Parts: sequence; C-alpha cells; structure tokens
Amino acid sequence: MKSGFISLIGRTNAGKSSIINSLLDEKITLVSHKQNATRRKISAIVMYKDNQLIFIDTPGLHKSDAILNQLMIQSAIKSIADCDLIVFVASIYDDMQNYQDFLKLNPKTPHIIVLNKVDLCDNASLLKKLDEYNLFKEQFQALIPFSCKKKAYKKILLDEICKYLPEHEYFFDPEFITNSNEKEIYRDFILESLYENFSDELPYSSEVIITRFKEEAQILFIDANIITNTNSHKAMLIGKNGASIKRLGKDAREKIQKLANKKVMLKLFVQVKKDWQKDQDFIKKAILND
Ligand SMILES: Nc1nc2c(ncn2[C@@H]2O[C@H](COP(=O)(O)OP(=O)(O)OP(=O)(O)O)[C@@H](O)[C@H]2O)c(=O)[nH]1
Ligand SMILES: [Mg+2]
Repeated sequence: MKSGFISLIGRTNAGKSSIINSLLDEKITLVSHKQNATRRKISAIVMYKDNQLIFIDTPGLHKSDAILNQLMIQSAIKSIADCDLIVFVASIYDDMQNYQDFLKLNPKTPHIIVLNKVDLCDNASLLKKLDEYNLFKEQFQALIPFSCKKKAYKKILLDEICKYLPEHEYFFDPEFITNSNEKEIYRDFILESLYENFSDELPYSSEVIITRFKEEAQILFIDANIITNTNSHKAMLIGKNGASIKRLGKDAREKIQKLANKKVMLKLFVQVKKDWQKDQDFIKKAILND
C-alpha cells in the first residue's frame, strides 16, 4: 500500500485541472480555455490498485505584474516543495522555455513530465516534441504522453506515479474524493461559470465569496457574493432584468447539484469592492486560501 502527495504544476492552460478530473473520473476542478483559470489549490484523492494518490491542482505558471497573479504563482511554486512527486504538465504546443523556467526553480522533489493534449497532434509532431524534452532526460524521471480525451493513457500515468510514492497508510478515508473544503469546490464551479458566461476582463475582475453554506438532508443552501471592481461590471453581471446573473446561477447550480447529488438552492448577489485585485491582505485571506 502506497500513499502520497503529487503536485501538478505547469504553464497556464496546459490542462492540469483537466488531468485531475480525468484521473478522478469526476469533475471537481475548474477548467477553462481562458488563461490563468485556477486561482487556488484543490486536491483530489484518487484510489488506484490499493494505493492512495492525492493530487494537488495549482494555479498555472505565467508572467504577470498583477498582485493577484503573482500571489497565485507563489502559491503554485510553494506546493512543489511540499509533495512526494511533481508532475510538470505541458501541452503538446507549449514552448520548451516553460520547462526550462521550471528547472530554474531548482525543484528538490523528483518530477515527471506529462505531455498533454496529444489527441491534437499527429505522431510525427509528438515524436519531435519528445525528442526536445529528452535533451533534458537527466533531470526528469519519466516523460509521458497524455490526453484527457482518451482513457487509454490513464493507467500508464497512474502506474508511473505510483513508482515514486512511499509505502504509507492512507492519509484519508478512501471513500473521500477530496480533502479540500467542498465549499471551495462549489465556489470554483461558480467562478467557472463566470468564465463561461462572460467575456474577457469581467471574470478576471470578479471573484466569488460564499457567505452562507447550509446542508440539510435533501437540500443544500448556498449564498454567494460575486465581488467585482466597478459599478459598470456589476451592471454587466446582473444584465437586463437580471437575465445574466440568472443564467450564471442556473449553470453553476447544475454543476454543484451534479457533484453534491442533491437539490441545491443557490442565491447570487453582486457586490462592488473597488480595486480588490490590489488588496494583498484580502487576496491572501479571501481568495487564495493558502
Ligand atoms: N484537446 C484537448 N484539450 C484539453 C486536454 N486537456 C485540457 N484541455 C483543454 O485545455 C484548456 C485548459 O485546461 P485546464 O485544465 O483549465 O488548464 P490548466 O492547466 O488547469 O490552466 P490554468 O488553471 O489556467 O493553469 C481547456 O479548454 C481544456 O478543455 C486534452 O487532453 N486534449
Ligand atoms: Mg487549472
């Protein structure tokens, strides 16, 4: 019996959060085609052949001067010191420079590379990419092609990861699929719906704070504030006759309901908090949960 912690790290959009959902066979992390989607860590507990693999999803690495983004990156980097194995995730299209930047962080924990989204390329380009990574083969333990769209890759990756985990009793009840607070997971589902329903800057200038969370046998009550930084953003979030926020609430409620497996009453409110993205204390306490 092996048990251990695995941090997924890599460039934004590489597919870290998607890989977690695909290994767990359950949707618990926020996925978006937009950049810098994940803002805080979420864990997933995957049981595989008598072993317990605890995956930590982290915000994507990218360059930015914004305080929120810098703190997100710091939080991701911190997680690489705190695990048994690092999985560096790159999409088939990502530049090698991302991996070289990761190596500059001088990770002390061993790492493997997962080359994701191989469903999008032909064999020749895959082989070319593998050759590029193999120039660094002294640095990594394994290089594994992967696709979240194809189940066949899953077993190979899980078998490989197990090699690097210590013999240890389970850290968590094997019935659990996460040790993150479920409130945080539902919060991210609302944020994911924000990414899906609104264009460009609006999701980035907004955040979700759950203000009430009450679970009864048949029904889950959630109230959440959507914090945004200007009155015009507030108006856009609400929409004409409340149409936009209604659609957002419906989308998010359906996602939460699916995971919670019970009826959900979700109430959303919009609150303006000017320049919240520059408020370091607020970000550390209320946004990153680090
Ligand atoms: N075709 C294909 N698309 C994928 C695959 N994995 C992820 N994607 C897509 O890639 C986009 C980014 O996925 P995420 O899982 O949110 O990426 P991430 O690395 O967590 O991104 P950040 O949270 O911003 O760091 C989404 O649109 C996913 O649907 C894959 O194996 N194949
Ligand atoms: Mg992510």
